[in-house]
Amino acid sequence: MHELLIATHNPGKLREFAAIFAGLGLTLRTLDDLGITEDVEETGATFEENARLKAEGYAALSGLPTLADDSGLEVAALGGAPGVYSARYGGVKGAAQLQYLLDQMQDVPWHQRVARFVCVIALARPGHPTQFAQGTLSGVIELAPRGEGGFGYDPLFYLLDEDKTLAEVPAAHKNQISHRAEAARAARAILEQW
Ligand code: ITT
Repeated sequence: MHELLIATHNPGKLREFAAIFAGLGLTLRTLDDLGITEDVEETGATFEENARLKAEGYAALSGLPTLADDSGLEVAALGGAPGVYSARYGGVKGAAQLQYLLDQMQDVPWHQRVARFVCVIALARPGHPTQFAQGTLSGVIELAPRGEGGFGYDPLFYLLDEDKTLAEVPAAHKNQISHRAEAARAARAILEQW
């Protein structure tokens, strides 16, 4: 096996995976490379189900071994929300979404604002059971956004070890400590076995 389809439209994710899979002798393909325009719906109730749906769906469409991931934010005080609904939480995007999260947490004191990012990667190949790799990153939901880097919820995600939000640390550092990086390192171990 030499080709691996990375089933994402997000170029940032592709770069991260390419860096972590360097030296495996894999040629990484994207959906755009293969001219795949169909969207596999993320209808699952868990990160794992969504990652599986995407990996198996795009493996069937492409005939190639395929990696797909699903990720999001889990806030303990909100019972694990927004979870798999992170991208569409509150029905809003960008700064409005950060404000929506803060509004949901306005009565939650600092010591109960623990949260984590989760990333689940599914690796699918024809004729074999799909395999999974997971990564998490723990933090605290800030009282107000800080920092310009990253994307999504990063300005509200405070890292105790760094005394910074995830939007305040350099991108290269985020790419070493992130939930996605941890999952990708575990996925690399699976790919080495393949
Ligand atoms: P795909 O094309 O790969 O689906 P996506 O950007 O929709 O790309 P996900 O479904 O994996 O990616 O991410 C869901 C949401 O979770 C994303 O829109 C963010 O709100 C949040 N999220 C995930 N990882 C994050 C990170 O590293 N920093 C901040 N927010 C993140």
